[in-house]
Amino acid sequence: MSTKSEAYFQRAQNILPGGVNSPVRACKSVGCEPLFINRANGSRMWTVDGTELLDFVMSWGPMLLGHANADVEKAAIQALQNGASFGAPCPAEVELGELIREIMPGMEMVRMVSSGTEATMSAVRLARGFTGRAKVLKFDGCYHGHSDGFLVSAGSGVATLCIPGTPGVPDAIANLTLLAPYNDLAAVEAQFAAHGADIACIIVEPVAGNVGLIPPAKGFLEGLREICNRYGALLIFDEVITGFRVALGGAQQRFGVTPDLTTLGKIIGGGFPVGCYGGKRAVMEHIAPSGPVYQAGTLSGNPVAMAAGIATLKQLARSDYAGLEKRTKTFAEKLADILRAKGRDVVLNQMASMFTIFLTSTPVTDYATAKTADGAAYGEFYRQMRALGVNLAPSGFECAFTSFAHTDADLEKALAAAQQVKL
Ligand code: KE4
Repeated sequence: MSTKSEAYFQRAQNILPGGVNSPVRACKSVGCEPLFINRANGSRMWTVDGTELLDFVMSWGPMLLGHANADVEKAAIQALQNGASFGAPCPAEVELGELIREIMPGMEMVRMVSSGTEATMSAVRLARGFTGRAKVLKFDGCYHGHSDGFLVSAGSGVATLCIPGTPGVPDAIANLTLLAPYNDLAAVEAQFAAHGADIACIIVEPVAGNVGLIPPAKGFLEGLREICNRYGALLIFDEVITGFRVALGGAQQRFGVTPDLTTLGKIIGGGFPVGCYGGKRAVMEHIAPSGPVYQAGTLSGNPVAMAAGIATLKQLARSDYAGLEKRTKTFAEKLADILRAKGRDVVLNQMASMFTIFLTSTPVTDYATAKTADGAAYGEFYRQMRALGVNLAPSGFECAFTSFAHTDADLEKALAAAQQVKL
């Protein structure tokens, strides 16, 4: 007798490629089927079969306040009652833009879009339009969404599914993307020495989150800032994961390095489809209609998503980041120790309310070292934890996220489950 979730997955595979609308959700790399969810609240989700899950995926980052946060829901519902989308400017998009600038002063001007991919794609187009240059430098394993040029040596679902190369991306476009290993300033210098005059920008996850969590090495971000200054390239921080997560003001606040452009997503919409790019006024004014670089979107800045974003950021501005970081660190260290006690090599990378358990003895500082982790063992860990009611990321190349809704009892429950795992 199949479960309702299994039946939904069978049905879904007839209409949705792989039965999902985003590949990492398919759980392919961890050897099981996805669970279909019909309700979430706080730190919990419930499947269509009524199974309760303690969630550490949190929609891949957006739900820092927890699922179905009352203030965010109230704001969105109130906005919805006045209409979902006007296709005309509304006060909320100005208010959210000003709130973002207050939190991240380096974003002197912003443009709202509807996903992280739209934000990064637009920011790179702007960098190319502003500099008149074509090449972009990204880092092996970093993921900036699914725009053509970003799929070269990308992390997240591309790494998870071991997709070789970039099917569907013409060589002429893929060849405009230059690569360097994460944390390797010498490799970046070499790329600039060879191509500096043609490089429009560096786009970087200031804390890598798509090959699992990899913190920037000391001086790495400062080095990128200096190289971009020296060559007249723009520095883009892709803070889709780290924005409002590693600090309220993101990685640029935590590490004190200000990029020329920042891209945001996930948390900014409180679960609604919102992305944003922004930065120096002199650069942003090149965006249409104030400048010639075109970018547009039917639902950009829609009142419901803006209301959810405003409610989210206002609540985060009153939240105890230090307390959540301390609790997450203690929890992640205990989890790592439980796995070590089972005879597993574990490298734990943790920052703020995000962490990754790498089942390896090699310190993980870039994509190559992340790939030394034992994916099969992680899959076994994932499956057993899910059977015990704890929902971890269904990929060793993703991060686990806590939230302000995770209680100490939740964290203890997850540790108790891990104690029962047989690896
Ligand atoms: P979206 O287009 O998925 O909203 O954002 C793309 C993106 C851009 N930049 C960074 C640093 C990101 O992490 C992402 C998306 N992250 C993945 C998971 N790590 C989204 C999950 C999915 O693809 O379903």
